[in-house]
Amino acid sequence: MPLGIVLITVNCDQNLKKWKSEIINSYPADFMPSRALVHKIIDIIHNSTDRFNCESEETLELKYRDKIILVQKIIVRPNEKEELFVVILQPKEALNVQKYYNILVSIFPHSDSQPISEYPNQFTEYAKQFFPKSYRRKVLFIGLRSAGKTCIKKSFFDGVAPSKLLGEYSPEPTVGLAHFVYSWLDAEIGIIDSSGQEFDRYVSPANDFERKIAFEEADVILYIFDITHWQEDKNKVLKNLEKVISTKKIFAGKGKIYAFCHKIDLLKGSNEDKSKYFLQIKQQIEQKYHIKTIFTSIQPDLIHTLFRSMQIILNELSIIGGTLEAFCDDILKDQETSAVLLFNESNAVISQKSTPDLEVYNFTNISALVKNQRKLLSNSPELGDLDYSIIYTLSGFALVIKSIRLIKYGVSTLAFLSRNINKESLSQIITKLDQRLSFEIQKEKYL
Ligand SMILES: Nc1nc2c(ncn2[C@@H]2O[C@H](COP(=O)(O)OP(=O)(O)OP(=O)(O)O)[C@@H](O)[C@H]2O)c(=O)[nH]1
Ligand SMILES: [Mg+2]
Repeated sequence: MPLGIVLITVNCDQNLKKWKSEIINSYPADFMPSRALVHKIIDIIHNSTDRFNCESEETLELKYRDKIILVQKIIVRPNEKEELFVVILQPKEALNVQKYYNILVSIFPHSDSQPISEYPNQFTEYAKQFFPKSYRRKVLFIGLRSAGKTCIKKSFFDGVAPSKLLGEYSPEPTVGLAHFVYSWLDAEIGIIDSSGQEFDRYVSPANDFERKIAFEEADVILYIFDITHWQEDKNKVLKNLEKVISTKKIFAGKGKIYAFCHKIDLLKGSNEDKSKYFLQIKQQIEQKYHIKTIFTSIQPDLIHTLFRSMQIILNELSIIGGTLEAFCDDILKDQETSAVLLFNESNAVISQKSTPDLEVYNFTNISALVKNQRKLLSNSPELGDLDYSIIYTLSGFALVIKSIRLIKYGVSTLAFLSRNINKESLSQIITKLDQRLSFEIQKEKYL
């Protein structure tokens, strides 16, 4: 990552034939290169005679003391005013210079780039592209009142049991914008849970300040409505979605919107009728707006719908999320009626996959088993930590719970569930797991 980035304007004093510089913006905001370094840059670019009349826009790589400096020159008025977009790198970035150069070229592709100083936000936008956004992500929960936004947040991120969120335990309506931060694998997820009563304020240009706080740079926007909203006034649900889409366009260009049709447990009728109804909703949203529609509920028999969708959405936000999904696929390869779940330190499921022939609706009991085993063992230090345990059930399931300390991945336990598996195959699976894990642990050491 660069040490910092600065925008320098350079004006030519026509009488003295001398270039005068001023730093007008920097990123991070507190980054300030030494005057000596700035002078050196201007000196190299302008004060050597052969360069003085150079009118072309160009990208230069300079070395000054131990710094590597990339400079993009933008000519505002030939021989009068220029802007220099300067990326300052530490020597250890020497191998990455090409990567930064490519970012510069992607930002300033033409020889007639626009001056940046006239658009203050533009500089920050450009500068941020040189820093791994890594690991900070923003998720906005937005939608009409009582849609279930806070319950979704609490059940998934805080592990609150559905029984503590439904009926008499319902949360109070949210007021304003509630901010939270959670870890998800290598990503830090900032969440904004917005108040449904104030929905209009967050999508109305008249409230630019709040609109901006809610939407700005959101990576994911979960537009949540409940099935009764749809039944009572689907046009309103769609109109509101349109408002969310247009606000997102202004403040979160790269953000991705998902529509959550929540409380599907409230839909009555046969499974066939329900499927048809869901398909209609999906088509109306996905065909017109190209927004993925997900059907969720926190009702215990259906909560897996919410968990799996959230895992997939969040794993897309994390660099290693994809690796973990691949890790689970690899474990399930060649297996039948099996599932694998990965848990983090606080026993939240961060990835779960099953073979197509196994429909496991409710993983919450498996989570509870994992949690209990870990708790019991932590209360019994004489037994030591869990390596693995196997539980056989009368209905023919084998459940392996295994401690795995993939710190980089934030994974601490793996559960493998399989039906009608013989002991030999199970011990093969455990060996495969051990091999796979020691490989991942080795990788961790070197990354
Ligand atoms: N039947 C059913 N009720 C749910 C579900 N999820 C949430 N609820 C209930 O819906 C009501 C509203 O839930 P909240 O999470 O407070 O809704 P919200 O969207 O945060 O509401 P505001 O904060 O007012 O915007 C509560 O009574 C919850 O118990 C669900 O999946 N099924
Ligand atoms: Mg709420």
